[in-house]
Amino acid sequence: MYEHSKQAYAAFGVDTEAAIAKLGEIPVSIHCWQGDDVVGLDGGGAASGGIQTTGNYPGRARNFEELTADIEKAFSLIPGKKRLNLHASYALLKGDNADRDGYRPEHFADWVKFAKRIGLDGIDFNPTMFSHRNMKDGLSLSSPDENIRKFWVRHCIACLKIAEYFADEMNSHCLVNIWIPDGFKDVPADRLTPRLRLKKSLDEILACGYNRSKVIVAVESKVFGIGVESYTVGSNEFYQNYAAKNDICCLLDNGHYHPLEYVSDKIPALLAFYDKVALHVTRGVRWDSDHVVLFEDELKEIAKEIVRNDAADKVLIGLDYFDASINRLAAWVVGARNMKKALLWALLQPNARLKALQDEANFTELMVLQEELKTLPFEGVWAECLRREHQKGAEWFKEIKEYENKILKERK
Ligand code: RNT
Ligand code: ZN
Repeated sequence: MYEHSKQAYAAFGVDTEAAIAKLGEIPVSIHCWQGDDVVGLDGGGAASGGIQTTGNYPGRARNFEELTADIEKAFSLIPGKKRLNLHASYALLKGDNADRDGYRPEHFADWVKFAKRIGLDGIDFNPTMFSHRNMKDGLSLSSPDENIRKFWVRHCIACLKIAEYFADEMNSHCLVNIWIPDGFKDVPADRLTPRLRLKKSLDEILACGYNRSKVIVAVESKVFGIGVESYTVGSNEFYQNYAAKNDICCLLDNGHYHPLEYVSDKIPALLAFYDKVALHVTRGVRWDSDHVVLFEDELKEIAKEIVRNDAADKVLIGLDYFDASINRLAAWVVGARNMKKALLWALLQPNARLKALQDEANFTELMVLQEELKTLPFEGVWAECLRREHQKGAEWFKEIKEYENKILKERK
């Protein structure tokens, strides 16, 4: 099957061997929070702050042992380089009564051990500014209450120190992504002052003196959330300007814009100005619903923008979805495999030729060629990628079903 595919692509000037080799180099950061419905391990409880997990599929991981067992199983079915994306709420406090502003590297030592044991390529990190009593009136870094605001500033600074520890231990950068749920349900009386407070908080966080060669700080904007429909403090314009002026990074979550705005179009816009762009790849169904990533057009477009702009080391790819209505391990595997598939898809486009047709204003041939490419025998190349990594094709799901029967069903 691969020989047939190889020749079919070669006829269009595409080298499948080069594509397979390149795919193997691109890491995807996989979120730990698909496994436990964003509950975390520090006692904060179910996700709040405008995000919500729906569904009650049996087998939610309830502790570190269960979560790491599930991650290990799911990741074993995902080819290629993998990083682990953790939230601060996954701290292992083991009886220590530290609050979130006092979390330390030692609270994540078992995660590092785990990541090393299963051979991951790095750890990324996120301060957790939800599911906590100091989310006062739905505000964190933009709170008018100085005690609250300062608490979350200290939390973010603590996270930067932990991120340095991850970077040192894993010998790879650590992306620290700041997302806050802050906003208002109804028409605000003041849209500026909360943003000025957020700006001040970010300034204070960045001034802590973290190591910029090891830790990449990103800010993740959002247009609205449940309960903050009318206004979010951390809007797109706010963060893009903040990031540009302070030499940090923007994180684009493709569920966080108007449904007719496309992150695939935003990536090249940012690449014109930034050395790094971070992504939360997700799938919004009518809203920021965080459905499992499927192999569909916008995902392919996102992958194309990464590949054809030679930006695989500039775009930090992370996943962000949480579905509790289906087997959670299957959700991980489907979404992560689809991200990899989309990257392979993009690597199998004759990108130089397509660009030339655009520059020559040969739009007829460009359309014809793009349409022909859609029905090339992609599967043969994907199957070859899997085969070379001793990965299963469609039969991977059998393993998940066995795991469900043996392990998940026992979790009652
Ligand atoms: C919320 C943001 C944020 C979270 C995770 C859990 O809308 O997308 O990234 O989903 O941090
Ligand atoms: Zn996100």
